[in-house]
Amino acid sequence: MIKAVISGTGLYTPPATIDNDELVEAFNQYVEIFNSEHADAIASGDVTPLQPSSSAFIEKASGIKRRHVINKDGILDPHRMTPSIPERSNDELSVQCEMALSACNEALEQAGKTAADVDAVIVACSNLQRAYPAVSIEVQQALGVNGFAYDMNVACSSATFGLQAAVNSVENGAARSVLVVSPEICSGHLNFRDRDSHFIFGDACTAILVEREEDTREGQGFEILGTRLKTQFSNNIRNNFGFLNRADESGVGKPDKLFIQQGRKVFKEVSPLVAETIQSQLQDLSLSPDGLRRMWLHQANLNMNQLIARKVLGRDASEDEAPVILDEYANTSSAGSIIAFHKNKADLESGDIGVICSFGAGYSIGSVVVRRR
Ligand code: CO8
Repeated sequence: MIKAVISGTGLYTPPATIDNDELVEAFNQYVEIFNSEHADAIASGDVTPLQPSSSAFIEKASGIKRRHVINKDGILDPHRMTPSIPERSNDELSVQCEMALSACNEALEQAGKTAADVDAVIVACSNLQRAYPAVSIEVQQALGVNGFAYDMNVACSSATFGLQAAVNSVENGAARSVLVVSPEICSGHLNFRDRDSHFIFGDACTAILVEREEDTREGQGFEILGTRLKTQFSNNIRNNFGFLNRADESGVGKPDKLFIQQGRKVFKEVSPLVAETIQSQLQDLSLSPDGLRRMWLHQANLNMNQLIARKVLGRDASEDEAPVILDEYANTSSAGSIIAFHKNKADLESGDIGVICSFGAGYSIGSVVVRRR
């Protein structure tokens, strides 16, 4: 039987950062402008005044300290509060393709491979910057990959669902090696005027190379012991942006055409589901939680990750066991658990077992158990 291994990973981090204080300052300027422009309506009770945000709340509620973004100025302009990312001509690389190339090249270099060794590219992320042609096919051409490419979206779980698709392709012989790349421009669909969520997301792109074991060096990378996917419909994380918006002009530009969530409900409903999914997967693989060396969890909320790790292990997890990148990157949707893996895998020893697990909108959970070769 053909076995699939993760032989390399890559990460593109946009250079610009926004820390909580800067973000809150811009948000609070917007609040002052809004409240003064609506002073009469607020005084008459027709409009509810906006409340200021706070850095202390953000760090305590989420664990986020800063985020990397493609464009900083547009987000921090209280009259705009949206990144400024100029459209490019059809002859130029798209922004997502450019991010993808950087992450893919690092993954290939880490694996000691070139684009000529790759048979397929899967772009797996929460939002694609155009309807077609598929961004993955643009990435395929820009890298110089023969074979095939396709895009897929399972929101925060896109990368782990993409990993399962890559493992399937490698194990059934459809491709000898597959790149799974997640260019997440979360700032493009975050409502920076919404106090409840304006701090949550950042931008980044990850890439993972999945290959046949026989095409890799002895002891290289991580064997994939199993993947487990779980979905359950929920409206608690939703974005109604889509191609049919133009068919009803009354909804264009409304807040539901950007990210909206019931954060507390998500926290309560998703945390136990994730812990159960990991536990049952370990059981089916005849593994015990005590044998887990590391958990690379989705990076949405620090308290949520601590709770999930506690439920799985039956005790508190150390940061070494459940690493955090959320403080630096915020939530980068499907890239988050892969960033945690990319940055925290080199110290594992042969035979060490870990789990990469994402969770979020859908709801969707993707869990991948790996063993250091
Ligand atoms: N500043 C100050 N106070 C605030 C702020 C703020 N910015 N925001 C809210 N508050 C106040 C509230 O008004 C409330 O006050 P009161 O108690 O007086 O009513 C109080 O703080 C508590 O508010 P919450 O109950 O909302 O706060 P929580 O403790 O629940 O924290 C979180 C909010 C951080 C959002 C938390 O609920 C959370 O992280 N939940 C988990 C969410 C999660 O995992 N979501 C998955 C995200 S989806 C995903 O990862 C990918 C989706 C697809 C990509 C989309 C990209 C854009």
